[in-house]
Amino acid sequence: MPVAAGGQASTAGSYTTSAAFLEALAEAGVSYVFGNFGSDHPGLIEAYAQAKAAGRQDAYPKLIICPHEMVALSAAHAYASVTRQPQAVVVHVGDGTQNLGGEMNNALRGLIPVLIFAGASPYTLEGELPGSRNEWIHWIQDARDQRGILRGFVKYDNEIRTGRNVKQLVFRALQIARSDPAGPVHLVGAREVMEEPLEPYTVDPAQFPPVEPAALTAGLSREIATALAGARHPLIVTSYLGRNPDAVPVLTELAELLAIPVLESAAFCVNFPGDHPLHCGYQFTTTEQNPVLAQADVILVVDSHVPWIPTNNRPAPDATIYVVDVDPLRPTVPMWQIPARRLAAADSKVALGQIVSLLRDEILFEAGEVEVRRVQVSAASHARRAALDALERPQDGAITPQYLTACVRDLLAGTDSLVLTEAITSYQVVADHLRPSVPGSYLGSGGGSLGWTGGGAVGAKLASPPERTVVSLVGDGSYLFGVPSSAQWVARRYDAPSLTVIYDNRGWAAPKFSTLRVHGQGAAAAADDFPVSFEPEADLPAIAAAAGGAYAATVDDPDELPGILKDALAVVRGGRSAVISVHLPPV
Ligand SMILES: Cc1ncc(C[n+]2csc(CCOP(=O)(O)OP(=O)(O)O)c2C)c(N)n1
Ligand SMILES: [Mg+2]
Repeated sequence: MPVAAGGQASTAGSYTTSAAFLEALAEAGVSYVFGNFGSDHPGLIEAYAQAKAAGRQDAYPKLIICPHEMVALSAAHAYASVTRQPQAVVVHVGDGTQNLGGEMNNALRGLIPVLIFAGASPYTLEGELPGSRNEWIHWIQDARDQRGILRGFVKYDNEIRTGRNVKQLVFRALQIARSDPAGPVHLVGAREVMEEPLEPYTVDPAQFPPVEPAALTAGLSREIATALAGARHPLIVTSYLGRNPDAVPVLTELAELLAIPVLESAAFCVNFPGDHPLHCGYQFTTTEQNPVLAQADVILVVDSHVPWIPTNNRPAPDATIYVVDVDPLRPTVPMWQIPARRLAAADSKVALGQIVSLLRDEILFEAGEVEVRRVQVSAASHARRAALDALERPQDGAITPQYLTACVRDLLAGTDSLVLTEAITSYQVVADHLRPSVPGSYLGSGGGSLGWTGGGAVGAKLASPPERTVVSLVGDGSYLFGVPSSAQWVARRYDAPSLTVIYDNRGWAAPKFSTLRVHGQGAAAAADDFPVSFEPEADLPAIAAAAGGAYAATVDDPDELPGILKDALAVVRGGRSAVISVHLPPV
């Protein structure tokens, strides 16, 4: 391979580590690279250009240019949530890596398979190798421990040291990312390595399958089934079982078989149909004891980060608790515990299927008692819903989060839609009043770092069939965290329109509420002195109009809201994004 002096490399048609890396991603099933490029990426840029010139661009993942890294990772995150296929994000040395920011924690907590690749500053100074330093920035950008930046937020990290095994390395990283608990993985490669000339080679990606979903032991599945069958007040609590939409019908079957109420706690997907009579509600940051939780004698916690907040809402001390989870001990969470009789690391669909089989075929239960419970639970859920319905109206001429969510629910009724939620202090209201029922039709980031819906809407739309409408319900603060200038530009450039509805209280309600929960009688409360207001107000939809040509509107009048939402939906169906700021009472 030709290597010229001064770090020059490669002729048109050469094959390098960068080409093999991109090929490996595509061979492993990665559809998209969400990329933000820099001086570390000439090898990748050249490889894409050569593939295009040769009409071989399908050999590589499609490239989505993202002007901000947070948007890139959020988009990859949502794409992987919808398709359950890992995606890739390419960022610039340590600097771009740091811009991934809190979205790394969302990807880790959301169990998102994603491969993050960052180039690294060249390690040769005087043109010794192709890719050697030849720009002043190469001296400045060299980071002391680049892989360390993400180490607390990835399952695996490694350095590409040669192109000779880059395919094995990519397949191994993706194998780890996809195996449960799924999560982000990180590769770094310096310029010289990414420019290394190679002979094309093949490795069979089928030899790197993810670990098979785990089952319960025969003894534990029998113990749990027997305990549920014998319980007077059984309860199932879940947060993310529905990240695999195929698990939802299995949970439904189990709940129906024994008339077990299902509580969704800090849920970021549809775990159980929201309109099901056995659905006993949603909980996020509770301030009161949930009576259903207090009454339960046998509780199955399945796939839940936060099944309850013990400070103000906990099970009875003598309740028998079982935990079934892909990650029951959560070693990446420093402090965490559920007081369980037994914990199992298992796949929820497989595990609940085992329990259902035993209840169908072997374990006896009192059918009369089950029917009595079915009537009681259904009546309670009916009453709860009636009370919620009564709240769905404006108050003193102002739009409330309840009324807004009801309008969105009515707007989307009967349509194929995917709702992304980042409604923060309205999380509870959104879940209560949307009551999403179709598995896979509702998603949150799974973490607490705000701004996910910006890029998330782009990734979700790219991953969805063309007729599906993506709708983000987002707080005004979270909208701004999502770098809307970048996200809306990407949406237009790549034809991924969505509807954004901003729950606009002109500020951050959450830190104010947090302060009141700790210092209810404090000085901040007494003087109503909270540094959380966004006055003077920014024109939030106009950012999207400027950056991505979005349809932009702000609504104050409750009577106008349904019409404006309808117009906005029509715009989105026509192929253009829409961002509607809905004024709620100010924080
Ligand atoms: C990246 C990031 N920075 C800061 C926070 C702390 N935080 C949690 S909620 C919140 C306010 C969010 O505002 P908004 O989206 O308008 O929702 P609201 O609280 O008004 O309902 C903030 C700043 C966070 N979670 N993530
Ligand atoms: Mg707000």
